[in-house]
Amino acid sequence: MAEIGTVLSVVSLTFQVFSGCVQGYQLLTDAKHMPSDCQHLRVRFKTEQYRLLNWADVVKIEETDDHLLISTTSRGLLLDVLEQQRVLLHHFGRVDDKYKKLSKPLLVEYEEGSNGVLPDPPAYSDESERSPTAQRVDSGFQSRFPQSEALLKKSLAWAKRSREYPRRLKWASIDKGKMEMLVHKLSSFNDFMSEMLNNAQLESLAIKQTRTEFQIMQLNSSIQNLVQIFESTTLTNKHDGRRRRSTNPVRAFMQARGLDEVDEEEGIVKPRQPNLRALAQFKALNSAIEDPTLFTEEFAHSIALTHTPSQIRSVELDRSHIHIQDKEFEDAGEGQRVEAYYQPPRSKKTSVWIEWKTYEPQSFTSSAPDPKILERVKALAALLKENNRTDQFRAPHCLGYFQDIDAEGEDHCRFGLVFEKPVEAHSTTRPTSLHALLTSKEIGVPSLTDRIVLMRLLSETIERLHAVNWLHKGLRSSNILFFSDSGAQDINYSEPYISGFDYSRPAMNDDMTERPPEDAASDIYRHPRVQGSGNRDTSILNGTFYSPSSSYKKSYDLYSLGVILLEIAYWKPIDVILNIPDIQNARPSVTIKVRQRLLDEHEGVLGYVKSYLGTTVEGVVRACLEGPKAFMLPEGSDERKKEVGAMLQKMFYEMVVKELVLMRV
Ligand SMILES: *[C@@H]1O[C@H](CO)[C@@H](O)[C@H](O)[C@H]1NC(C)=O
Ligand SMILES: *[C@@H]1O[C@H](CO)[C@@H](O)[C@H](O)[C@H]1NC(C)=O
Ligand SMILES: *[C@@H]1O[C@H](CO)[C@@H](O)[C@H](O)[C@H]1NC(C)=O
Ligand SMILES: CC(=O)N[C@H]1CO[C@H](CO)[C@@H](O)[C@@H]1O
Repeated sequence: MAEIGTVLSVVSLTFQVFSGCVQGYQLLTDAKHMPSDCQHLRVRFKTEQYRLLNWADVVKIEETDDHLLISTTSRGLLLDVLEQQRVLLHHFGRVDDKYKKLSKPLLVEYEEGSNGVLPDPPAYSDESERSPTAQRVDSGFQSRFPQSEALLKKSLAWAKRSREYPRRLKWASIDKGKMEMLVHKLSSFNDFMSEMLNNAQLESLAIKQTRTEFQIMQLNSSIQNLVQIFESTTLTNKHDGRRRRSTNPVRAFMQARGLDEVDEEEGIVKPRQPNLRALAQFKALNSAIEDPTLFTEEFAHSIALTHTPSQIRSVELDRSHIHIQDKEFEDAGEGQRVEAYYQPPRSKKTSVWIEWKTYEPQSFTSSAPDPKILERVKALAALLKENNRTDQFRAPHCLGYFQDIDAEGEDHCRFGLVFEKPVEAHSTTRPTSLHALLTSKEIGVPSLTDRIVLMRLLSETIERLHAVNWLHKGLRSSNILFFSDSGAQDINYSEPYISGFDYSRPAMNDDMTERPPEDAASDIYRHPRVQGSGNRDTSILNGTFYSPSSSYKKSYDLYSLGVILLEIAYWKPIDVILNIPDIQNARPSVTIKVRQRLLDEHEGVLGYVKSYLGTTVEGVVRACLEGPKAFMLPEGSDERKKEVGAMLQKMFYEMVVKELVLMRV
């Protein structure tokens, strides 16, 4: 005990109580034998723990209070709210309000088997069965949350040394109502603590929370986990502002939310963490669209989709309802957007534009597309159609697709994806691409401020897309769009849209003699590993397909982003930066060398960025172009592994997004 005494004397009381809270959460989320139908509560406990940790990181809670960013006058209050939270966590399910042991505790100490063998709960077998007692899920839960936070480790280590606590707990019985009430109380304590922050601190807390949510997304891609996360954000909350306020500010705050005493009032539904909710919903949808067997009514209901799976999958539009206006571009290839209007019978006209996706006919005798291609186009259209719920991905709203067989019956062997113009834009306003702006003679180079804002917005959008495992696969400046009713002079660079989403097309059989058209103008934006394929699935080995997402990696999107950032820095398209004449007809041997040339010191491309835009922008562009190595991943890491995916997500934020967010020009 003497040793503990000396430890206590140097560690601040704030840190001691805080560690007790962190440990309380840990014991609760680690507790064995949690029934599978309560997993969403456990997810919620875990996210509240991370809210507390992120909060503590912002105010710099450390072993001593030397750097604590809470005013001296508020420290007593802080200690009070932390202590209340700690007591709540440590007493829950074991003792009553009067600190007496419960005769029927919810939680009891978990004894490990005498010979070191854990008396394991019944194995988690049948997913369809939902009996609270039969199924108890324990394994792999902690690994679904970010583990590396130094503060988490430090406080757990400290709490372990300093107090007599049970090493592990297990659930002896379950009372969902009590557990939900605990979640509300904990989350209200955390809300209260956020209210102690100033604006700048609140902003940095929000940023930390977003990144924690992205990490949680990376570490949990199974549909079941995503549904749990989604459910965890939909607990009912009790509200009652009429009660007499207590003089203790923490208690008054809790009372205002009706959390001081348990009462019988009906709760009202108030989703928490709208961001995490939207991410989990979209990622689950993304996985389900790819796998029709998972996409059931029950699933759609579990993540509160407003449309049924069959509505979501019905994305085919009738060709005769599409009226193309740009006749001269009607036969233009991919990458050329055409203006049109969409008008089903007895409806009004919608002004739209079309993006083409060509395909090679299945055989010489049939012009029909390969069924695999059709599936992928449908999945892409469904995702782009559903994405209008939130503007989180800056993607235009897709109405659906059609197969381009004209009135004379001629099959153009292509799909048209139909996009609606943003509500702010006038119906006659055409999209203007970034590529068009880069080559425009009318406009000068936009201000450095505008260019940095644009770089930041594009990087943040890719970060978000990757958080839900949505790979763009066709990033280039001709796919970044702006809508300005008064022409190119008045572009608002804070409102870019990202279009041109692509999908991996199945590789064609070897006996197909028709070669995909060489497309140097697109290849110049692609990582050398995926050039020449026109996004064809290159993972074909001895006639066996791998899953569609297996060949295209997130780091290839990041490479393409790096090329676009470079273009924005120079305000010139990449072929002009590299002095490549006539890019349309450039040979593959030219585009394959682009990455190497961009990173080559003697070419001086990045050197120019450093001289004119500074080391931060240069570092950002370099990281994107270099790829995995720059993001601390060994070359050739499997980006589908969850730890690798989480690391890439984190490092991309640290080295690219964060740097651009912090820039002030
Ligand atoms: C999304 O699109 C559908 C169909 O066009 C429309 O009914 C719905 O209001 C849109 N939702 C949002 C949030 O824009
Ligand atoms: C540009 O767009 C941003 C974001 O929508 C908006 O806040 C800003 O006011 C716009 N600027 C102008 C000049 O319209
Ligand atoms: C195809 O299979 C043969 C024999 O099983 C093997 O030797 C060869 O390496 C395989 N090719 C590829 C590209 O995997
Ligand atoms: C991407 C990933 O690894 N997801 C995992 C999420 O958690 C479940 C179960 O805990 C795993 O089976 C998944 O592999």
